[in-house]
Amino acid sequence: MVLNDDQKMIQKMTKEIAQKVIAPQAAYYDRTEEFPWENVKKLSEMGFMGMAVPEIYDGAEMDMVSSVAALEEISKACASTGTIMAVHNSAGILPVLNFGSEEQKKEYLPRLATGDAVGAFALTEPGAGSDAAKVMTTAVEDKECYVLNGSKCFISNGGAAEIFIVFASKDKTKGVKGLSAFIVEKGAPGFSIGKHEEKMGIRASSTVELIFDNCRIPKKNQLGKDGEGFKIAMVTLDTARIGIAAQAVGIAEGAYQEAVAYAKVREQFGKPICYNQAIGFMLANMAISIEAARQLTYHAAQLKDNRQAFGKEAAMAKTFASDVAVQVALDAIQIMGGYGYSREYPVERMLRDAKITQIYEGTNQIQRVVISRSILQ
Ligand code: COS
Repeated sequence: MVLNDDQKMIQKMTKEIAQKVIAPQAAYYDRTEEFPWENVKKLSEMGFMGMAVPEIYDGAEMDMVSSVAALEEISKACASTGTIMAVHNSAGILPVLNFGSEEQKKEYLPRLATGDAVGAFALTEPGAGSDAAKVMTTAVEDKECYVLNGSKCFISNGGAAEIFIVFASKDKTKGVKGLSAFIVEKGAPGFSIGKHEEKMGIRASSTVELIFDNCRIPKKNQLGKDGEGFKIAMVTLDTARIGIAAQAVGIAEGAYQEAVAYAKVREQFGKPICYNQAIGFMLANMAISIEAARQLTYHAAQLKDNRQAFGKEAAMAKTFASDVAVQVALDAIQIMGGYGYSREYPVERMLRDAKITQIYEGTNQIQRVVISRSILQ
């Protein structure tokens, strides 16, 4: 796909910042699991905490293709920062942007878009993962409030977020149609952060449990209509999956570049190892699969920009790109041998970071459910 001049400019600007400022700190953040606030500040300055948000709400009002280009470059440098950016911009912001009232948009979008507040999306529960409709958290009306009870797990950005989109059931007898969405602010009475997950990869992005113990939120914080929660979640995830595909392409590209650079200078048997066909062909296969993943990802983004149906293509891009990211990172380690396996080089981190892209925003098995249903409908 050929980018237009604006998209190219965003890509170039992001690449510069990502390589100069973000990449050098990626190993540190991975090791310490510290939330990279400095990177979030940088993203905010560049408008990357409000990519899809219209300028009237202080956002950058970028198209999806530009967002994908930015996410790819940031994730190439540091996938933890890529996760924070992807989750905030899609799952954290889009429910308000697409389903919020004007009052809610005015109240929350400027805070989110300027990076003043990080956003999170609380759907998953211990018993509701792939089967997202099995949410047990309840919302009961009490005078001017809703009272939420239940817990959420594996919530990306959760430990750093100020604004949470929370899905809860108002009427369990209605199943999926009983789910509604709510905006919950950090500090709401009865709302607390539980366990912080220690993860294999994307270690600097915060992943936590949320606890709602008679949590009271104003009634005006319901997002959308009664029973619209599941639709809000699904529509949001459709777009979010393009972001994860972009993240996966970025990780794959990062690992590939490391492998190429290494193979050109590492000499064995009197010549650089890249001139062995075994290595050259591995590099060629990596390049082919990355390009294919990139094309699928940009195609899904372009469909969205053109206001055409894109759910199936987003699921395809996410599935393919995440598998590519894992395989390319594995191959990069293989090419780099002992050095690839060592923490001195970034490719082992990239493999750990890549793995989550096959799991979150819907496992690749669930993506195949989405794709096959779309084919067969
Ligand atoms: N856009 C709009 N509406 C959608 C939709 C979408 N992408 N997907 C489903 N819906 C609607 C359906 O149209 C249906 O509404 P109607 O009955 O009015 O037609 C309703 O939602 C229920 O849909 P469905 O029967 O398909 O729901 P299922 O319980 O079978 O679940 C899957 C569907 C598996 C696709 C869903 O549970 C899913 O995506 N799971 C993965 C969740 C996930 O990605 N979690 C990641 C963690 S959150 S970061």
